[in-house]
Amino acid sequence: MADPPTPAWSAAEIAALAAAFEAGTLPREQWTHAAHLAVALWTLSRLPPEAALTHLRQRIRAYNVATGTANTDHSGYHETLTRWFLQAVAEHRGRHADLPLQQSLACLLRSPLADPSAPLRAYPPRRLGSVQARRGWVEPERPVLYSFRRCPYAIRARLALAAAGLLPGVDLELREVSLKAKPPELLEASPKGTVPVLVHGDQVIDESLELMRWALERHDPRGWLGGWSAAETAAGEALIAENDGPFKHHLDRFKYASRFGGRGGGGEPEGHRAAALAILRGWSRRLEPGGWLLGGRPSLADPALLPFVRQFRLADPGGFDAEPGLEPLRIWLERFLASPELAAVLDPPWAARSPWRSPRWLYHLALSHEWQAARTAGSYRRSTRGRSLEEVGFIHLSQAHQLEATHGRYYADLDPGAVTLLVLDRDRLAAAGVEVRLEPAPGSGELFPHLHGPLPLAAVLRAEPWRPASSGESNLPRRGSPAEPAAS
Ligand SMILES: N[C@@H](CCC(=O)N[C@@H](CS)C(=O)NCC(=O)O)C(=O)O
Repeated sequence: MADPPTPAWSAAEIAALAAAFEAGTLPREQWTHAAHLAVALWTLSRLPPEAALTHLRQRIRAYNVATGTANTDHSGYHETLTRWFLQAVAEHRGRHADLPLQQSLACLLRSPLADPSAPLRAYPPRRLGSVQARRGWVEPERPVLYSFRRCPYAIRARLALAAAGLLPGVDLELREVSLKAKPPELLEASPKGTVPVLVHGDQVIDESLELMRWALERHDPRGWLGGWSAAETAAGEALIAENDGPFKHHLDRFKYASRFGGRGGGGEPEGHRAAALAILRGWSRRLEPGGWLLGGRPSLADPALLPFVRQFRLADPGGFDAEPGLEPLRIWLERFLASPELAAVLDPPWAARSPWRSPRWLYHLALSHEWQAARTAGSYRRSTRGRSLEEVGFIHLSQAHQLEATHGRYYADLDPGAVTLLVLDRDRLAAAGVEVRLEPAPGSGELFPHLHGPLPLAAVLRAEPWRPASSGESNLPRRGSPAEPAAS
């Protein structure tokens, strides 16, 4: 466990600062962001969070008046900022409950919260700058990350987001997608339809490198972006360009040879493998034993390239491992493959095992053998478990938020493999002329979608074995702060 940083303020100085603030005598120029954090922590050491908020709301307003700042719709007290910071500081305090106040503050001042713009991780600027947010509490709007577990572009983005201390379920919402059935929300945000995509209010980032920079500009504790000379930065960018351009080109034509015409079809996978290896040898020559692409520590280029080299190896691990002239690169890759950073972004909460369920789609739980039979017959006519369309008059469907409960009521006793989840596109159902009506379920009064006619197979976007809702959404780790000692 690392030692807590040396306190900048003693306990007595923190108390004196808080007292001057409370009395309205603290000079305005000393009412810095660090002083705000100190007063918040001090107040939370004396009052529970709700009472601390009430107290600080009143005191900040009074302090503003005492020091010549009017509390209006455009200046002075800001409810959302105050409450957001207070919540975050309370969370910090909870994680450092064992530390004395001055050391807890020293940790806080080295955490992402020391940046006054930290709330912009949670709010688009326009929302935070609104009169509504100044007057009252506005919920944070978490960025949404559309991702695909195995995609190397998405892996590099998740590595940077994780390095920046952002957490799915806390700082952002992760939506795992199926590349064969992309959710309409993703395509609306970014019609080119690639992952990763981050949507934050009006802002859409649909290039993985931009996304890495977006994350690291917020917080870059490992110095992937910062602290490099212009020449080093240019060398890193050249490596990334070589990866995203020629290396990826050859990688795809080697790994997915059949998609590109294959052997004898003009695809020549061996030629592409050799061309990719020539690039890899160039990278390998740059690497000192135990080093990184730009020298003694990792830069943006390392996490940007590593997922692609991993993918190259996965296409032919034996061949890669036996290839001469790649020893430094192999050591570099192996360290990455064994790293907790990679393991973290390949598992929940960073990578869900089943795709996100869009509220824009409809769902039906089918018995797997009945679905198989329907595929052969060309038409699906089961209403629910044990009952046919003819008996009931419609096919029971669920909306995304109803699915778990439907499964729990009717299918929970079956092995997951015995149940198939059908994902249905409303537009395709409409195009096939089958009507969906929202109708009350007997007994509950809750409205469920009912399909009045046989299910057209063309409206089924995906059929997958039933899995409970993406694991990893619950039991989330608390917000971590990589700049802080591992004291929690
Ligand atoms: N230039 C994009 C490329 C992203 C990309 O091509 N991602 C792949 C998955 S690894 C994708 O979404 N392909 C679309 C598809 O397969 O339909 C970036 O850097 O984000």
